Amino acid sequence: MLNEKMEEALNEQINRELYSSYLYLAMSAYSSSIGLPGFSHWFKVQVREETIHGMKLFDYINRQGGRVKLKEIKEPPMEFGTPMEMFQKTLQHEQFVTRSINDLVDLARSEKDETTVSFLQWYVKEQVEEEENDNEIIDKLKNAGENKEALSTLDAELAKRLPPNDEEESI
Ligand code: OFO
Repeated sequence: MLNEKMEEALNEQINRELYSSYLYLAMSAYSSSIGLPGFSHWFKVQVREETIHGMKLFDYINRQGGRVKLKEIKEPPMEFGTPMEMFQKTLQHEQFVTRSINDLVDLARSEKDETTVSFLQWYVKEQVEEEENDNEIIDKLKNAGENKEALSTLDAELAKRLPPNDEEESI
């Protein structure tokens, strides 16, 4: 069972996850527009990941007898600068999401809602992975520097990112 405060906070998180999905879709389009199809693919896979993050919350609220409330998703930017600037923005966004997950865990603890504390552990671990992925790509971009060939090698590597698996989709 979810209390009202917890339900509202989880609904806010659905909105953040769906905004993440929208933001990465905008980054995918931008990558494509600057001739980086591998980056574009990487962000498209990320869009699917974020939708899963949102849907897990959606399913959890329903299973707990709560009421899902879908809110307006704000418009993402269209321009993201250099690939390095774009990944720095990605990392900053993930750090923001990590803080919001930590706040949700704090709230669930203060509401003595152990079920939600336990449900959120998946997100706590997922955020370590999300930040790690971005940091890894930022390091590769640092190494590539101004070298166009190294950037296209990285683009080819990002083109190989696999879609999320079914397991990730279930709660
Ligand atoms: Fe990128 O982890 Fe969800 O938002």
